[in-house]
Amino acid sequence: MNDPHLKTGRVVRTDAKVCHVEIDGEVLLCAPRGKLFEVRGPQRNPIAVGDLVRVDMAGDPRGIEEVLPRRNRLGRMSSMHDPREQVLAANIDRLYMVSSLARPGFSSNRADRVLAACQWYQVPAALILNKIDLDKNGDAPAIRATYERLGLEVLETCATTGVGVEALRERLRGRVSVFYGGSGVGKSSLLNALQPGLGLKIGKISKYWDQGKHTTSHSQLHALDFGGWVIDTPGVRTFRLHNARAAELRGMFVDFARFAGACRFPNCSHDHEPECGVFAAVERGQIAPSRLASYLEMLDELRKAPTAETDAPPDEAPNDES
Ligand SMILES: Nc1nc2c(ncn2[C@@H]2O[C@H](COP(=O)(O)OP(=O)(O)OP(=O)(O)O)[C@@H](O)[C@H]2O)c(=O)[nH]1
Ligand SMILES: [Mg+2]
Ligand SMILES: [Zn+2]
Repeated sequence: MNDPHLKTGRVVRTDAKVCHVEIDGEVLLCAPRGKLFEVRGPQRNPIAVGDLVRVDMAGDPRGIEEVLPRRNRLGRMSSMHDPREQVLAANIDRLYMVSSLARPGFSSNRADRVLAACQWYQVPAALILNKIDLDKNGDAPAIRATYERLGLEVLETCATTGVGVEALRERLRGRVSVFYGGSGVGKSSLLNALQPGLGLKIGKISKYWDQGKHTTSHSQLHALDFGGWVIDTPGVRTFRLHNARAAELRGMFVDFARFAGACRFPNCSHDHEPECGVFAAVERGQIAPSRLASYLEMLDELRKAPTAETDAPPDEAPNDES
């Protein structure tokens, strides 16, 4: 059916009761129709930033009638008290895991969790090492080597002096990208450097804790003058996988794969088993110990995790109902 009142738009921001939707270059407030919330499924939010939606322009307020099928999405477990999936963003060309080398220092645990999820959801990812100006210990080359082994592109940037910003701009052009990472690593600062007119609020680093103060409070998709969109997100506190089984975690650590063939047991969980090829690779320095530590922590979590109603992997799970 071709209703002349229906237009397609891109969700820029979601609030409790309204969504900000870009339609023909203009951002309009739209109200999701109740039917989108009626089916209580495994997802907490039926509409996420980046979603393409059909909007009834004749309604007052304008109503979101339908969420178009997603190409992909990134989700996580909402919280320990709510095992439903929280969809963080949809229709992503590339997710940039943004981290800083100092103030706050690089968190391999956080990077590994998010990058495993990108593998699980089949979201292409890259790693940004920001605050390269503060890398007094020269940690960047070792971190780069660890993550290039996953087949990831690693970019070094400095939002304050502009190092690496042009290289980033080239990669963002014409695409939908997500900046994701801990608080204070410089996600919003990088966006301001990419497009000075944006004027995003940036935060101070707490002197006592050496971490950010959660300055960005909601996810928002920003249109870039040079073409494309970037979703700026609030700093990640904890990131837990939604609904993955412990046995599936192995496949999310792609750098382990070439060593797993040497494990004595074909279904080795690289945990306690004897003659483990992954463990041996760590001892030989071919896998960073921090990668195995992240894996084991996540494995332990998944073994204890509350299971939600469905066990469907992401590409089979319904993605447009609450
Ligand atoms: N030295 C240095 N400082 C930077 C760099 N990038 C950002 N900063 C500083 O880091 C602080 C935090 O930057 P933000 O852009 O607010 O960080 P964020 O990742 O958006 O943080 P949240 O919104 O809290 O998630 C600010 O004081 C920035 O000036 C950099 O490359 N080098
Ligand atoms: Mg921010
Ligand atoms: Zn093993």
